Parts: sequence; structure tokens; C-alpha cells
Amino acid sequence: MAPSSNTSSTPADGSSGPSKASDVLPVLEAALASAVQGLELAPELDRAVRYALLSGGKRVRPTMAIQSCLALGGELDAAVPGACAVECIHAFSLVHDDLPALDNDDMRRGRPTVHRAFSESLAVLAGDALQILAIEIAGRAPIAPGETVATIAAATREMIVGQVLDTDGGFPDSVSTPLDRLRTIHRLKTGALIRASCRVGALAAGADLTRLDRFGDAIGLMFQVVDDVLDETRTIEELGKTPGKDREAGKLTFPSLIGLDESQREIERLEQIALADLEPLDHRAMPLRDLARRLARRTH
Ligand code: GRG
Repeated sequence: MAPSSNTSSTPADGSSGPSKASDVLPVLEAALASAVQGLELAPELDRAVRYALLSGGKRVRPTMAIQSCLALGGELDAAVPGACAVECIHAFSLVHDDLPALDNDDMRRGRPTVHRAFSESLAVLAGDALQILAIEIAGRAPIAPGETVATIAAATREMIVGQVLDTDGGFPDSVSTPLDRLRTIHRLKTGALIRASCRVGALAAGADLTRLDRFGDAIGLMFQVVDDVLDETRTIEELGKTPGKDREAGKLTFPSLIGLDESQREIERLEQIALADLEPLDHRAMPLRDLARRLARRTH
């Protein structure tokens, strides 16, 4: 595939044709595979890292990074390192989140979680390796490597804070209602890395770091509201992971707080905010619009 010409120059209706967000996936998969090539990891760690990173996730965040770059007039090659780095952080967060000490999940992406397939110690270390690999890769970004590293590091910190607020609490006094608390958790735990994906793309395009912040913020929150709804309405086969765990653990979720219908309206409201932020952009933003629409309607 010739990714940059196909994805950046042909207008489309946003749901089919050559300007789909997913057009960049083959390039991305190849770049991720090459990122873990020749790292001289111990063999079992190498297998665990590959299992975690090269195992069929949706690649939402790196696709968003690349399409943000293209939407702002940048080149695909410039965005690939930052995109891969974001996916490494995402993979690390899933591996650690699935551990018995955190969410204690046996299934992820329709197969055993890393600690189930290998061991707890290897899962901890594979997550550690992925986290630092992300920083190494981000530092190789051809445009603004320092800012790319700083952006990804800050988002990772926010994600971890979101996780702690979710499990242990500790909200500032200003965040007092259950809905405010839930939005705060989601904006940090899930939203920070999605917003950072847009920022990494903007940096690779040489654009203002915050140009897509409204888009990224809305999509980040929307992604998690959709996740909460899917968790209530889908089966383990459809999701590839155990549904309903948050409800069982008594955690705050959008459906438990405002109901499924109102959660659906929240998804539509956030989608509109995100799409409105892209309105000033030209046809090169079509794949990013496509991605936003697909994420609002995703089924797994
Ligand atoms: C640092 C341990 C640690 C945790 C940070 C992000 C996070 C907190 C934990 C990961 C688990 C989780 C429920 C995150 C919420 C975001 C989310 C819905 C992740 C799943 O993302 P998808 O659907 O996954 O993009 P795939 O499998 O497609 O890559």
C-alpha cells in the first residue's frame, strides 16, 4: 500500500473508499513489528512483549495519531514513531491492568491475558519493557522528538493517576459529585492517552500541539462512555474480555449513573463536539472524521 498518498489526498464519504482511517493499519502493524525486532530481550520477555503488542488490538490510538498528523497537513512517516510509542504505552497499561493486583482479568482480545499465558512476573516486566520502549521510540520521531516524549510521558502519568482515583479515590474537594468523579477518572485513565495521540500527530505535522485538544478530549471521554455501554450490553465473545466487571466491583460507570439511554445521548453529544472541532479542516481530515464516527458506533 502507498499509505501517504491514499490516506491524505482522496476525498471520501467517511465510511468507505480509499480515505478510511484504517488505511494506515498495514504500515502501522509493520512499524510495530519492526519496533520490537532485535531488542535483545531475554527470549521469554521477548515472547511476552510480542504477545502483548502484536496481538490484534484495534489500534485506535496510533491510528488517531497518524490521522491527526495527516489531517493537519503532515506526512505519514513523521507520525509513525509517535504513533507506535502511544500503542506501546497502551499495551503496557492493559498488561498491568489485567494483573491480579489490579483488575485480575483472565481474558483480553479473546485469549489469555499476559500473566495467564506467561507468568505474573513476566507480565510485570513485559509492561515495564513496553513503557520504556515507548520512550525510546518517541525519541526517534523526526519532528519534535523531545515534545513527543514529554507529551507521551505526561499522558502516561495522567493515566496512572486516573487508575488510582478509580481504585483508591483521593479526589480533590472540587470534584465532589459522582458524575464529576466519573468524568475525571475517564478523562485521565482513558482520555489522556487518546488526547496525547492527537497531540503527537499535531507535533508530527509541525502544528500547534493543542490544535486537536477539543477533538481529543471529546473522543477520549466518548471512547470510555461507549466502553461502559458495551460492558453492560455485550457478551464475552463479542468483547474478547469479561463484561460487567466494573458493575460487579461496584465501580462508577455511565450506565449505572445516568442509565443506558442517557449514556447513548452523551455519546452522540461528544461525537458532535469532536466533529465540530474538525470542521475548519479540509478533505485530509476525512479519515479522522471517519474514525470519530466509527468509535461512536463500535461494537467491541
Ligand atoms: C497503568 C496499570 C495502569 C493502568 C492505567 C488505561 C488503564 C489505566 C488501564 C487499562 C484498562 C482499561 C479498562 C482502560 C480503559 C481504556 C480502555 C477501554 C482500554 C481498552 O482499549 P481498546 O478497546 O483495546 O482500544 P484494544 O484491545 O482494541 O487495544
